Amino acid sequence: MNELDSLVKQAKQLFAACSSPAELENAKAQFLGKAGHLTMLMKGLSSLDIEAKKAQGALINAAKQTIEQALNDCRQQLAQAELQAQLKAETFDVSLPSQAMSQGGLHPVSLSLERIEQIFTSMGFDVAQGPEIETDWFNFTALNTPEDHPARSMHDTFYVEGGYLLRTHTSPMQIRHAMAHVQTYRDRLDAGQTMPEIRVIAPGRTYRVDSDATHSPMFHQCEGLWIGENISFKDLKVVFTDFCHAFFENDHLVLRFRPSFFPFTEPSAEIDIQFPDGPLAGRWLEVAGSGQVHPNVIRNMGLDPERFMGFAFGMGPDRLTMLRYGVNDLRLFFDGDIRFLSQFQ
Ligand code: 2NL
Repeated sequence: MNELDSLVKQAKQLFAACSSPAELENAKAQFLGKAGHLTMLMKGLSSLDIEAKKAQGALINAAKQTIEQALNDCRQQLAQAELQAQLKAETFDVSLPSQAMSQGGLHPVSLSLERIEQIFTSMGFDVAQGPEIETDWFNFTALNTPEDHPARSMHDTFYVEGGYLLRTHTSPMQIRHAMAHVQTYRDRLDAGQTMPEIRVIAPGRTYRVDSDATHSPMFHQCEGLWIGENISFKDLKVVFTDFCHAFFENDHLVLRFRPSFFPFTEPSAEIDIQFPDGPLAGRWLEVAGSGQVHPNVIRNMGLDPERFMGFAFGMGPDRLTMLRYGVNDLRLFFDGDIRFLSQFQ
């Protein structure tokens, strides 16, 4: 048996005798390491002539490959043995109680939105939802908002590529809803017949460049719209009063309609509420903006303002949630702190 064959044989025997991965790696060093037998033989080649070098080099390489193969086989065997030993040693107690599953729940603002939708649908309103990325026309122009209005500045609105923007209120969705409604009844309208009234709320996310304890760049809004042939400010007062009584579960709550201005309504009013009792008693709290829909907006919906009229309002579910639960910092709603959120379950 030549020297290489005996080296391979030695290596195989030594590897097979190893009982741990560490021992095996030490054994490997004797053959394949820097000062190992095979490395030494390789170094010895330099004294041979070119032909002998070629022949002997090939033989050494073949031996090296055989030894590496043997090494890998042993490595795998040892790893397997180790795993089996571990599995044998470990016991698994199937009688241990499992980890408690915690129950998730709705966000307080979602709870408010559900309440709002429930109350308005009970009054015959549809719920419309749609794009948060809007065109300038739906968000501003259709709502009679002039080119030089501050809300249209880069400072107040998030503009995105392609001439789009993040809606600053949910009214654009009401315009979309009204236009689709009018489209459905176009033939009847053109023949001078009646059309079912437009009665809709639009809840959802809205965006403005603003951030402090009472303003978040993303906030919620819920707008309402009721258009017919004879829908007046009186109807707004009845609908919104009923809504507030139901939402705050307090029929003694009083409302105040305070004259104001919005480009999309005329006349316009800010709506304040006052609790007769509880921690907020006696203070006037602003909860919504409202008014009779401006004739230009009625026209933009595709309706004749000489024939159709109605009211609209816009409120902030984030603020309504703060009032209902006594939360004093709007940012708590968007921090995602489970210690805060779990209190609403
Ligand atoms: C506010 C002001 C308001 C409206 C929103 C509206 C929608 C259409 C037509 C006309 Cl489609 N008006 N929405 C009207 C008045 C006020 O919101 O301060 N919201 C928190």
